[in-house]
Amino acid sequence: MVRAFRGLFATAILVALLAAILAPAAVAVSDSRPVIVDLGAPATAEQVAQLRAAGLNVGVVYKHLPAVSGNLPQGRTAAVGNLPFVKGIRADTVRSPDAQRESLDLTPIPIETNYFLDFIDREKTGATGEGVYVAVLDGGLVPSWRSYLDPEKVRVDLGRSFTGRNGNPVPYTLENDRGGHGVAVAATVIGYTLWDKRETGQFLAEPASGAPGIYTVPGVAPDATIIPIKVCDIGVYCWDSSIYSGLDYVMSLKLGDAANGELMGKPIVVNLSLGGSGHSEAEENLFKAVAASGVLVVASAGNSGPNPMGWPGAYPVVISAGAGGWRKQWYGAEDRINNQWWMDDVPEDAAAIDEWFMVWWSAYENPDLGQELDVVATGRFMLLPYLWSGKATVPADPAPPDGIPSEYTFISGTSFSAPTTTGVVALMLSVNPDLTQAQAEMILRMTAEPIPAGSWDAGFPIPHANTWDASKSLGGPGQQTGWGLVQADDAVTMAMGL
Ligand SMILES: [Ca+2]
Ligand SMILES: [Ca+2]
Repeated sequence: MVRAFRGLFATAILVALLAAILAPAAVAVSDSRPVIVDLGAPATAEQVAQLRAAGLNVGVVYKHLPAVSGNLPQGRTAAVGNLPFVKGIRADTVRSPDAQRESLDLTPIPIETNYFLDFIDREKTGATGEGVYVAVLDGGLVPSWRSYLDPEKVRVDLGRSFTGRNGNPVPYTLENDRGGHGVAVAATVIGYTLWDKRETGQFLAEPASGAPGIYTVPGVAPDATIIPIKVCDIGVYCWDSSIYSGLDYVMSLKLGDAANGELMGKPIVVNLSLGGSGHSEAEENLFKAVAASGVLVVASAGNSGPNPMGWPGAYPVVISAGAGGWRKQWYGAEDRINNQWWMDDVPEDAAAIDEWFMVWWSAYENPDLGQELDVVATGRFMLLPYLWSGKATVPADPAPPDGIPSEYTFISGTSFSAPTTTGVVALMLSVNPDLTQAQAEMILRMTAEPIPAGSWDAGFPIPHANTWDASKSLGGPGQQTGWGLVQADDAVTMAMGL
């Protein structure tokens, strides 16, 4: 089978920028550990040949430094270590940047809700996702992730990194992501800490919350537990083989044959905010095997609209999520023309077609390809931590007083519709841990609010100007809208009664 190349479904610009500056990661070898082999002098060609003959998979041969790097397979330590010119072997460890955030010595102020939760009626259910594990197969965690995510809700000890071609595990890289996509996805599920500054919202030079300070922003399933699993190199290159390694590992957790048997039989849902054009019946069978093991899988529909969905989201067995938004959040009162619109409570009138908009780039189901779109969830202008090389966005103008650019952005993509839906599945599993993939999908569909024909198909709604590059051309319900907008409260109620 031709190996397909998959990317993450965040906004295209960020991904394209990353892709332009980053090269694919080097090949690694399984059952080996990354090492530095110290020598008395820079290695000669003859010595490199001897190291290889002794079993070292030689990585970098330093020109001027008396050392080489490489991967050392199990059982080859003595053969390499005993070479006369080798001084020693040590682990190739990971160092972190020495940045230090100053504590403002404030107790975080809870923000009760926001529009991305209000939109799916998260506030109308008491379920919290407690006891449910959400495996985020993504780019891993940035080194400073503990500033944003609650460490008690993220099980790095159960996390794994499977990046590198052919799914070979590359240890030690789980918490060294430079993309930030995985942190934003996890933040969508469990919430995050907002270190608000005056330019955080980016639209205007004012704090996103109204006043500088530290806030907690709720997630869809605040008491769920994240298992971070890195399957994307540098947050961009997500090889099939790495994704399969991640899925296989999660199945091991569920089935109890992983090194840690703690999660055997526990409810686990996988979030895949990624996809690509490659697909096959053989691959579909892999996802059927995942579902059959009792592990649930949610994936993003893709940002390729009006073109077809990405895979694996489009496989019928997978629960797929497209991106929509809440138009009423933005229009109307003058006093909403600020950075705090995302926290406003908006009167709901579910009967009005002007409530909704679909985003034109949310991918379309193509039945001729066997595609299936299940539901739509929030995926437009979500305020999330989105760190890029440790910082999310370019500095505002004027530059922030501390010189540190914002770490948050109003970001869009089916990448965030998927974890919104995954969060709802976690809520459902917390009240009914035995739900199967098929049951969860059925519940989400049956409780979704259909998005009516004549709703908006928005290009780029600009919240402050109330300007809509939009038309009421949406044909739905159908190819772009699936069964409609996820409704957290109704989904939980139905899950409880099943
Ligand atoms: Ca609501
Ligand atoms: Ca499906």
